[in-house]
Amino acid sequence: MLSKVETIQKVLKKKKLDLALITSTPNIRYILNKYDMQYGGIICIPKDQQPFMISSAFESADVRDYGIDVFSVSNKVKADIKAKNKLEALKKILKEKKISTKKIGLELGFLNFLTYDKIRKKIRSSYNDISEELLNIRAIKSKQEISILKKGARITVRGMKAVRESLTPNMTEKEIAGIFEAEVRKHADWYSFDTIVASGKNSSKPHHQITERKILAKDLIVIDCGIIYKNMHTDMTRTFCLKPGEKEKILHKIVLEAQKVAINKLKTGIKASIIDKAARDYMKKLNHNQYFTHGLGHGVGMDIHEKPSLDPDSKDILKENMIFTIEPGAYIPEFGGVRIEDMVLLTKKGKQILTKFTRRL
Ligand SMILES: [Mn+2]
Repeated sequence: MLSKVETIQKVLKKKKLDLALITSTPNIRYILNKYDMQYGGIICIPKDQQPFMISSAFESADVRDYGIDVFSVSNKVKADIKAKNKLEALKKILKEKKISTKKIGLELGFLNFLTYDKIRKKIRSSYNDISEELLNIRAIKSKQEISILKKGARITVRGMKAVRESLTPNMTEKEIAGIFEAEVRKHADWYSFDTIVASGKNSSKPHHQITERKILAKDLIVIDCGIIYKNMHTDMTRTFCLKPGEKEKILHKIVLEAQKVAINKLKTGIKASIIDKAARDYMKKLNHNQYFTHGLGHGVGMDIHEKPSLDPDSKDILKENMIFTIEPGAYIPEFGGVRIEDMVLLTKKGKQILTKFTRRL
């Protein structure tokens, strides 16, 4: 059986649930270890029986070899189950297999309200949220996931390198984003988010929307970018400046040192909030903590932001095989900002930076 199914069954037993229904595409891909699949369906994981998947007739051929029983559904064309929709088919199968449905686990954090409403009208049960548990499981990356994210990080670095090498005054923010995007597109499936290029005063806004502003030699230029490779997300930020003045150099140095302090402190078993605090305390000593307005980092994977969360209020503990970002920043209104972000893999022996590339201005 799929190893992730067993982990979820342990959660079901702990929470005294009869079964889990997995409906979100990221979690379906995750459970099936099929990172390049487009389509989802419903996966039903009973607490002590084989899991199965319900899929539309036209898509079921794609999932036949996914290591799980698949039932296709249609009331128009030939299918395993004759039913109007997947929920109706699910109800039939649950009855046939005599699976208890008194307490069901659902990913309430991923479901939209209308789908939730449909499910609970179709199958009467007491519904319990298991999205937190699934996110905790997802935070620890498998060997396959680590290798996909490493490859993704290498592609991202190539894009960042192309940007650094072509940066010249008068290029617009959009042109710079285009250079990154064209370079990575040779291998990336898509982008993790809209590429951020924030120049000059714009760099004082952490999530600036790109414009046609032309860059000047003295501008700080924050480039925050990521790609999707086999449905896994990467995330990386560098700040460049063609002709930095004293103020730009100092700001950059403070952020870079804060990142180093945080990375040096990383080890398994440590609270994520302590790592955040280390970077924040370093900046406080230099009177810059008031400019560090966001969390220090976040996990990456099937989603661009997932567990663990490295911020002052986080309850997460850092564990072996987690992959997350370390991204301190300082944003001075009406002047500009600096952010430096790397993806880090935590290992038993230490840590590995996956987005290895110069952090110089
Ligand atoms: Mn990030």
